[in-house]
Amino acid sequence: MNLIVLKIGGSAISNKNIPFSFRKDVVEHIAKELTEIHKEYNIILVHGGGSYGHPIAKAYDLSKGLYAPKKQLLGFSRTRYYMSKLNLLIIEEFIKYNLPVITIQTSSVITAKQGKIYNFYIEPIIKLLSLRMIPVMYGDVVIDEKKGITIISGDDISTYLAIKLKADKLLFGLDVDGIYSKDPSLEDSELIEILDISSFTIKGTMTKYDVTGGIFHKIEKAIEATKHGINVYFFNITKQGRLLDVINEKGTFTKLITG
Ligand code: IP8
Repeated sequence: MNLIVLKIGGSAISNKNIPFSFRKDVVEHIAKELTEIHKEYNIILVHGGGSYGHPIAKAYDLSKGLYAPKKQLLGFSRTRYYMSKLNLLIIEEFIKYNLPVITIQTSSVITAKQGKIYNFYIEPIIKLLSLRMIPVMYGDVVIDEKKGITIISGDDISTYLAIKLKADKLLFGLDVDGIYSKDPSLEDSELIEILDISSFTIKGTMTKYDVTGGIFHKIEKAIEATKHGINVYFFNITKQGRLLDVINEKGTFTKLITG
């Protein structure tokens, strides 16, 4: 059975401007659509931190590594705690829709080196998929062999798993329709429906496409997955029906191609 890895963006399931704001309505329609998709695909879900993970990780400067243990280790605990809370809220909705979801807690299976995934114990995920369960992971704070601690984004986790497990599709669910030529809030920005990675430069001269900082890392990861032969899409997961549509290559999205 083909595998779909779905990254649910934190900004889609929470309001990034309001701490701890959970968008239950969005998670509910994702759950509904997943019940259909799961009939035909194996699924791995990975969610972001949104207004649960990011403000705390930032307050304790966790992505810089461990330089002030007394303060930052408390930040490690607090970030972990709020990510668990967000994860539970999501799981609660999914279970209501009878989805066989199971959380794999990130810092228990991943260690990092210089901010990148270094060790990842994926065997339970493989076994769970063979039972037709839906493993759920999320971006989180983890131990880093060099920096002490670091943040591993859900984008890294989803890309890693999509490549390792040879997923058919890697989907990035956003709160906008896809990748834009400029900041999507600007009036003259345009949705890039087909993004050709052979002519797209992400670093250095960003003359051709001007995208906001937050999306850079996602695009970088998406390019990596595309180079491994995975079908990668960016789409608006806050809009009902779009998840089902993108699976069938219908509707509005950005698809990456290799030229
Ligand atoms: O939102 C980051 O995960 P992301 C998670 O997928 C934390 O980048 C703890 C900020």
